Order: sequence, then C-alpha cells, then structure tokens
Amino acid sequence: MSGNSDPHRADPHRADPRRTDIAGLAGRLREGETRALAKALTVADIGGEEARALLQALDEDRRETPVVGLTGPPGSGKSTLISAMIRTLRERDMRVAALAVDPSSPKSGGAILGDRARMGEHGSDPHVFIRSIAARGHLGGLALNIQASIDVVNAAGFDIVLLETVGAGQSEIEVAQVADVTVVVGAPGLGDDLQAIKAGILEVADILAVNKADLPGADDAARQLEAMLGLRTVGRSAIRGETPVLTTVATTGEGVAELVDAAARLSAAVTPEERNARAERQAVDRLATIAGALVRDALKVLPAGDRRALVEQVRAGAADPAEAVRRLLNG
Ligand SMILES: Nc1nc2c(ncn2[C@@H]2O[C@H](COP(=O)(O)OP(=O)(O)OP(=O)(O)O)[C@@H](O)[C@H]2O)c(=O)[nH]1
Ligand SMILES: [Mg+2]
Repeated sequence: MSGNSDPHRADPHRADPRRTDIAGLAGRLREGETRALAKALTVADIGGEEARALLQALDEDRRETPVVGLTGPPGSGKSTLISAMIRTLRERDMRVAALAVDPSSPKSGGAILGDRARMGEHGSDPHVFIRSIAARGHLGGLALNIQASIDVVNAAGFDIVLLETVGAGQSEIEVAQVADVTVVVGAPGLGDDLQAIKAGILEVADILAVNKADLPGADDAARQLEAMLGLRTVGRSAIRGETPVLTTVATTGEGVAELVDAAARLSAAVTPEERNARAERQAVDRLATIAGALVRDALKVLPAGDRRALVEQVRAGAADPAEAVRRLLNG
C-alpha cells in the first residue's frame, strides 16, 4: 500500500494544540474571514489533535453545503468545466469553493498547478475559493482528508463545493463517497477514454457529462455511455432513477447551465438520512483503514525473523490470520 496509511506521517505533532486557539479559529472561519479559512484548511490538512479539535468545533453548528464531485479521464475537461460552472454559479450569486484532489501525487502535482492557471479568471473574486488538496499521508484515507477540507469550507459559508479528482479507480470512488452528486466527465477523441470510464466509476455516476461536444464523435460517446449505463445494476442513480447524460462545451459554456441545474436538482434530493448513512459508512471505512495501518506498523516493528515466520505461516495457511492480527495489536 502507499504512504497514505503511515500513522507517523499522519500525526507529525507539527500542530501543537496549545499553539492554536481552535475555538477562536472556528469563530473567525464562520464569520468568513479569508485568513482563517486558509489557516483552518492547513490545520485540517496536517491532521492530528488540532485537526480533530477543529472538526469537532465545526461539527457543533453544521451547515449542509452541496458537494458536487467531477471525475473522469485525464484531459476530459474537468477543470475547464469547473471554471465554467463557477461562472454560471456566480451569475446566480452563489459563493463557490472548488477543491482539486490528485490522489496519485503525494504533493501538489503539475495537473493541479495547471488547474490553478485555468481557474485564474476567478482568482480575484472574493466569493470564489480555489484550492488543491495534496493527498498526503493521512491516516484514515483520502476520503477523510477531503471530508475535512469540505467541513472547513462548509463552515466558511460557501453555497456549493465543487470537487475535481484526477486519478483512477479506487480514489475516484473514494471521492464519490464524500460528494452528494458525482459527475463523470467524458469526452470524445481521447482514444481509450471510454474504456477508462470503467464500470466501477460508472456505478457512482449521478450525471454523465460528455464534454467537448464541439468535437466530432460526441454523440457516439454519449450513446456508448448510455448503453454502458443501461448495463449497470447498482449505483446511486440506478436506485434514484435515470442518470442524465448531458453534453457540454466547457470552453464556451454551452450546456453548463443545464449541468449546474441537474447537479442542484440531484443534490437537493439527498435526504438527511442519506447524508447520515454516508457519514457512518465513512466512519467505518476510517476505522478499517486505521486498523490496516496499525497492523502494518506492528509488522514493521517485529524482529525480522519473527515477521518472516509469521508471514510464512499465514501464507502456508498454518496460522489463523485473525488470531495473528489480534496478537500483533495486543503487542
Ligand atoms: N474543444 C474543446 N476543448 C476543451 C473543452 N473543454 C476543455 N477543453 C480542453 O481540453 C484540455 C484539457 O482540459 P482540462 O480542463 O485541463 O481537463 P482535465 O480533465 O481537468 O484534465 P486533468 O486535470 O489533467 O485530468 C484543455 O486544453 C482544454 O482547453 C471543450 O469543451 N471543447
Ligand atoms: Mg484538471
């Protein structure tokens, strides 16, 4: 597994609870102070005690800001689409926060910096907040890390959160866990792009946007996606009803108002019970992720000979893995 599960990096004691006035920070955040927002996001990002205290303080007075996730193959136009959506939302006088996540990169990577540049037109608008989240070694998984940033942005009074993720498979599904509505963005002319939109991602799609509708092949792409949708059996929208397949031209804004409307309609349909159930699933996933990290850690500190013997016994079926885990965790 990746460094995502390294507990030492997750809690680096860089954030000393005595150093930050967490209640004060939460208060200033709620009042919409820009500096407090940046500081709170950093605290949430670092993790550990301070982050926990902050998230707890914010939980006392929760707002439910809709979270719309955009995911899909590289280059399909997610960032451009987010920028166009921001434009539409601003025309409707909504305050927008956009978070870009790159789970494949331990630090802010090139794609995210590219995003910044592309979203530059909104840079001077005080009612637009754009930030990239580096998927650092947070104990508890990526979804938790993003959820912390969303909670902070929520408290700061934004009306909607747009979330872009670059990455494949599991990480996109993790992002979908924290979004009320997930838009899968495809585009014609990306070669194998439709193959890249694998069944797993299609399952979490609430809306399909075929972007770059100005290019040839957009109708074909839309038809192919509709056919793939027909085959899926689970997925949130399969339960809720039809998944809209929309075509957009992010560069001109064509179809973007319709996309924003569809996202607003679906997120308004999410019930508090569904939100609660999702939060509970996240908590369970978090425990499971931490359990995995603790076991890996316990294995690391075993003397090499003991470790080899244990691994060999489990491999050969001679040891009960559950019992081995219990012994490892009990020290
Ligand atoms: N012709 C056309 N080009 C577009 C459209 N939308 C985006 N593009 C272009 O497609 C390229 C990729 O767009 P991005 O918005 O960076 O795509 P992305 O999905 O965010 O890419 P990653 O973050 O790298 O995964 C850019 O050159 C955009 O200008 C569109 O509707 N039509
Ligand atoms: Mg992008």
